[in-house]
Amino acid sequence: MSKKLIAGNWKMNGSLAANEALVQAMLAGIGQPPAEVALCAPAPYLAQLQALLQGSPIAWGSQDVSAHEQGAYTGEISVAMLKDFGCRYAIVGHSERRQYHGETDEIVAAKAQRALSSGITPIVCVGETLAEREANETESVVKRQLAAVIHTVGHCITEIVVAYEPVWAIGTGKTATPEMAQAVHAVLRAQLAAATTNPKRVHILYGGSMNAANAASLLAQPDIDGGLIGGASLKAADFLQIVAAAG
Ligand code: 3PY
Repeated sequence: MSKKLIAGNWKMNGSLAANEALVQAMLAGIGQPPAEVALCAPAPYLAQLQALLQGSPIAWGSQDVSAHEQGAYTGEISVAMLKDFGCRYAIVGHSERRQYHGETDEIVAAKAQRALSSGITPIVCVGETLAEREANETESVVKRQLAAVIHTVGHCITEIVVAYEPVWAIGTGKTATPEMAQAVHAVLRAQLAAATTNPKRVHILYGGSMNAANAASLLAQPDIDGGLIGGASLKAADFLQIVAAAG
């Protein structure tokens, strides 16, 4: 496995002024990071990230991408547009998009494939709701979500990043224990192993309230290859601590 990957998901937060201050503080403290690092910003700020981060150790990406190539899809953003602004990553299938925008497993898979077709790495989010966990469906839910992507992208599966984000741990301050997270990551790794001879090539990130205090114990698990960081990516010191914990 290459270095771990720590990716920030700013969600719908930020402003030109706030982003500038946040990114400058991160750049001032990041040095030579022990992990790969990325920030995923709201689309209007991708040009700003490109200007601020070009040539730095921090890559950048979007929080969504259209499954369509171009055309009459009002409000959507194409991979070609993301490429214009230097994006390396696109988050797809975050539970907030599955929940509030009706994104199905098939839509998420199509988005992942569209990103791959232009050389953008999709960070594919999977995860169960509280009701699904309580009904013992965690494994079947995450496997169904990943299976749709494996089915659609075929041998390109080694080019994706997977993020396991239990929905009950998102924005709630609740985190899966390292053991709970590892158990699901192991399931996902086994599923990847059935689809490719190189399952270790795929980063499987943990997301869902990863923060400066819990990052080290989560990142110490054998199948946790990094983090997708929500709230803590809006605070330079916290984010940098998580990056340092990924060394
Ligand atoms: C969280 O940490 O809450 C996230 O949803 C990261 O994507």
